[in-house]
Amino acid sequence: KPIGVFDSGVGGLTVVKELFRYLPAEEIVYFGDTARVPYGTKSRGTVTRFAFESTGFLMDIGIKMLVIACNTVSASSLKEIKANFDIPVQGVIHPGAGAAVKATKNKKIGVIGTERTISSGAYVEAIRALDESIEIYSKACPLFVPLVEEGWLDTEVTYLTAIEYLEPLKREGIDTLVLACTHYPLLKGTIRHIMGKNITLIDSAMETAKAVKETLKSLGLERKTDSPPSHRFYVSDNPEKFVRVGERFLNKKI
Ligand code: DGN
Repeated sequence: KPIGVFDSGVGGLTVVKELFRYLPAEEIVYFGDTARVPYGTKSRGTVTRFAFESTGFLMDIGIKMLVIACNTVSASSLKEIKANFDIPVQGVIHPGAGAAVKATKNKKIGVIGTERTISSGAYVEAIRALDESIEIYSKACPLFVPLVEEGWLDTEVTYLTAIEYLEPLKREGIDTLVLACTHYPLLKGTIRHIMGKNITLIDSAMETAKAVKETLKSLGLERKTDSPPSHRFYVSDNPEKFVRVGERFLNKKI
């Protein structure tokens, strides 16, 4: 059976890209809820209802493990999904939080994400559970999502927007910054430019793929066949836009 991955839209493809890299033999079935994106500005109750519907859709197809590739959903609804579906579930928060705690030397970590992710306090909780003494500086950066979807990765508008969001975090002297949104890995260059080369950027997509690999191994669920994997992508609206923007996220044909 394939690994099921869902996101509020196209952004979860940054997680799929890392799954392809770390688990090249595995088959992926992806669902992007493009009809209802963005989730980042919606309430916890609404996000959880959407998440149950997406999980149900993938469960009906038949999957061996579920990856919630969206930070907003992982922050709002991970516990409810784990409690209600009988399948291994991996969200994106704990892998990123764990990597950040390992990376920081001065115990000052920044977290950037959507409004919902930041206001949920999920990263603060996950980081503090590992080390209570860490200072955490969080900042919602809602304009990054549309800028990335527009493909404006190194334009002046994006640079100025990033300065506005990131300068306060820089002033706090953080040495580690968690990119707590599916879209932000595409802005790594701009973010590093502003934050300076000594900052450690934590890519939650990459950390999540490593965690999925470990889980499959520990449960003996790896795909054991030599035939090349085939992948499927489903969306709730506008497949053409998903393919156009998604190929940029994936760096590969869909
Ligand atoms: N996928 C969302 C996240 O990682 O938080 C970003 C897109 C959105 O729903 N706003």
